Amino acid sequence: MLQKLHELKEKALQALEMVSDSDELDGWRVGHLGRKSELNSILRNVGQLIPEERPAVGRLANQVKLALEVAYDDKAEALKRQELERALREQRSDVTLPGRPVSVGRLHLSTQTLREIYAIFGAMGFQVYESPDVETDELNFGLLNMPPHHPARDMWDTFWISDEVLLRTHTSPGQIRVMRERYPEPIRVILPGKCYRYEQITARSEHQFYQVEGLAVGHAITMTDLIGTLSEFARRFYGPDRRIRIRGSYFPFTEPSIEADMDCILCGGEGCRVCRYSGWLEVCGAGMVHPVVLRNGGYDPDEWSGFAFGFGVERPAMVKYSIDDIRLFYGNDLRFLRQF
Ligand code: FA5
Repeated sequence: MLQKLHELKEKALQALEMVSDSDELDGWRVGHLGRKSELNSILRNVGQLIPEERPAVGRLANQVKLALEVAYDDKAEALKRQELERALREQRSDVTLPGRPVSVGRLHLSTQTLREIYAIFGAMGFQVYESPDVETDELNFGLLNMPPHHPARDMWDTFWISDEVLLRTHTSPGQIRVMRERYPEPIRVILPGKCYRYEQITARSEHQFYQVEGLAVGHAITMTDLIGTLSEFARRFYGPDRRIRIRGSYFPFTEPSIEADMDCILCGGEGCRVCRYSGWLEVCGAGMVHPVVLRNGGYDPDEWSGFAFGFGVERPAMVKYSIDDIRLFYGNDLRFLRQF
């Protein structure tokens, strides 16, 4: 029996050397160590041997089993390593190949336009002053000479947070904030920011859009300074060929009030849906700061005067880049956004 166990071990180890993959290894384990293997049957039947043979056969059978299990583990380890090496060889990465391009973000067209506007007004000596999107009724309307029930409030309906708090409809409340902060200094600022209106969305109107407000307060500031500033801005922003048209208008917070229009470059003045078939695109409301507003800001209108203007950001960008629908700005279509 002992001889048989030695032979069995030798045969099993030889067979293990011939094993070349994990399937064969599995077959070897079932055949040599499994429940129906010869070794297992010897171990099971040790008890039926004559008593003198039992200890030696039992010990040797267990030693053989242990030796085969160790050999099995070693072989499994070696096969795994071989398979890994083969995989590495076959799927080797070529580090000289060009990498996958990383897609780089860009500034939104509104942000690019805003920065261009900052640069132009910066060169004219205007500072950028930011004021909050969430405003009080008093600043958005009351202190701008629109007491409760003033009919002009209807033009600037908005989203209300409470009876007193709202999303600002224009950047004009920033005029009061900056005056109260700067008094008694002269002022020359632009106030950029998002504005919100309860408004029908169309090709030229959004319910959220950017505005840039301008405010200059000093001694003996006149309408000529205002028109000069707006013309210079138009010349630098749109190019020397653009035409600007000034016409009388009405805003409760300026007196006198004007509006500035650009000739519509989308239709060359012929008339299209963006310019409402007029050939002109309104880009800016403006005027001399109303005495009531100057006083609300802390400046005595007998000593001080000022001009203010407010224009959209998307509409000037539409004119400049021939964009015929404002909804493209916030539609998040990358095919549009990637063009700028
Ligand atoms: C105002 O908001 C005044 N606060 C402007 C002003 C400031 C006048 C200082 C006098 C002195 P208006 O509602 O016209 O005015 O808006 C000004 C500009 O904002 C418009 O010329 C236009 O360019 C832009 N704008 C207005 N409504 C929309 C809208 N729904 N979508 C996109 N742009 C708009």
